[in-house]
Amino acid sequence: SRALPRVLSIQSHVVSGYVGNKCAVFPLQLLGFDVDPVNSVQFSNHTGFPTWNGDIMSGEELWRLVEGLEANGLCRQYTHLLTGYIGSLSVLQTIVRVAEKLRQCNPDLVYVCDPVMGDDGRLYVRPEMPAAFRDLLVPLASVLTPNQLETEQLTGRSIGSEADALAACAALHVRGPHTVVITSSALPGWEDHVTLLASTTLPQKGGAPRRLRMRVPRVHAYFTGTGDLFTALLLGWMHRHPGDLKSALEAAVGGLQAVLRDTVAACGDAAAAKERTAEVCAARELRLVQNQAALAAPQRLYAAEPI
Ligand code: ATP
Ligand code: PLP
Ligand code: PXL
Repeated sequence: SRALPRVLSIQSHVVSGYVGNKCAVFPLQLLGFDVDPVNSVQFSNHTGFPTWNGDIMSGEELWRLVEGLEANGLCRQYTHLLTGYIGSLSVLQTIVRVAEKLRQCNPDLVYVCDPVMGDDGRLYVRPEMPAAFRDLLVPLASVLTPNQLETEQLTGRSIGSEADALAACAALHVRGPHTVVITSSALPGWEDHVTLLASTTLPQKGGAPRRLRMRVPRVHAYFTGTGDLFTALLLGWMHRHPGDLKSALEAAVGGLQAVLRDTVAACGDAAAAKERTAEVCAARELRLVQNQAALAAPQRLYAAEPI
C-alpha cells in the first residue's frame, strides 16, 4: 500500500477556537493526509479577543524538535511543509533551516507558505518581517498564498488592477514559487466581492489555462482563521488534483464557503458586530467539525475562470 502524503505544519495552536494548526490539522486529515503539527505558539484563544494568555516557541525550541525527528530518520517521510503566521525573525530563520533540511531528505518536498503579515491596509507583524519573507522564504516556497497587501509587501508593487496583480505573480514566480494564489483582493468595481487570482508555471492537464480568477460574494461578517483554512485546503486539493489548479481552487473555495455560510447562520447578530467582545469572537469561530462533510467533498459553489 502506498504511504499517505505527510505534512509538517508549523503554525499557531489555540486551546479554544480555530486559527493556525486548529484550521489545518483536521481539514488535512479529512483529505487523507498524515499531519504532524508543530505548535509555534500555544495561546488560550486567538489574538482578536480582548485578552489572551500563552507562550511562544523560540527558534531554538523549534530546531530541537526537528533534530529529534532527524535523529530517528523521521524527516524523510514529509511530502509537504506548511507554514502560516510567524511571530519572530528568529523563528522565520529557523524555518529556512527546516525547509532546507526537509528538502535535502526529499527533493520533491512541496513547501506551501502563507506569508501572513497583514490585511486591509494594516500590517500586524514586526517591521523586519516583510523583507525576511521576501528574501528568505519566498525563494524556498513551492506554493505561496499572499493576500493583496502581502503581495504588495513582497513585490514592492502597489496593486490597483488585475493586470497589476498578475504582474506581481509573475515577479514572484521569478523568485521561486511555481504557484501563487492571491487569496483575497478588492479590485475596483468589485468591492462587494472577494477576488482570488491564481497563477502557476506548472503544466496544466489538457493544456488548461495557467491563470485563473475566482469571485466570491463578500459576506458581511468578520472571521479569523479563514486564510489559514484556505491555505490548508489548497495544499490538500492541489495534491488530490495534480496539474489541475482550477479543480483545486474550486474545491478549496467550495469547502471554505460552506463553512462560512454555516458559521454566519449559526452566529446570528455576532456575524457583523463591530465591537469585538469575547462573546462575539467566540460566536464567530469557524464551524469546522460541523461542516466536515462539506470540507471532505465540497460542492463547487463557484467557478474559476481563465484569464
Ligand atoms: P492570509 O493573511 O492568510 O494570507 P487572507 O488575508 O487572504 O489570507 P482571508 O481574507 O481570510 O485571508 O481570505 C481567505 C479566503 O477566505 C478568501 O479567499 C475567501 O474565500 C474567504 N473569505 C474570507 N473572508 C470572507 C468574506 N468576508 N466573504 C467571503 N469570503 C471570505
Ligand atoms: N490578526 C492577527 C493579530 C493575526 O495574527 C492574524 C494571523 O496570524 C490574523 C489577524 C489573520 O487571520 P486570517 O487567517 O483570518 O487572515
Ligand atoms: O492567522 C490567524 C492567527 C494565527 N495565530 C494566532 C492568531 C491568529 C489570528 O488572530 O491570533 C496566534
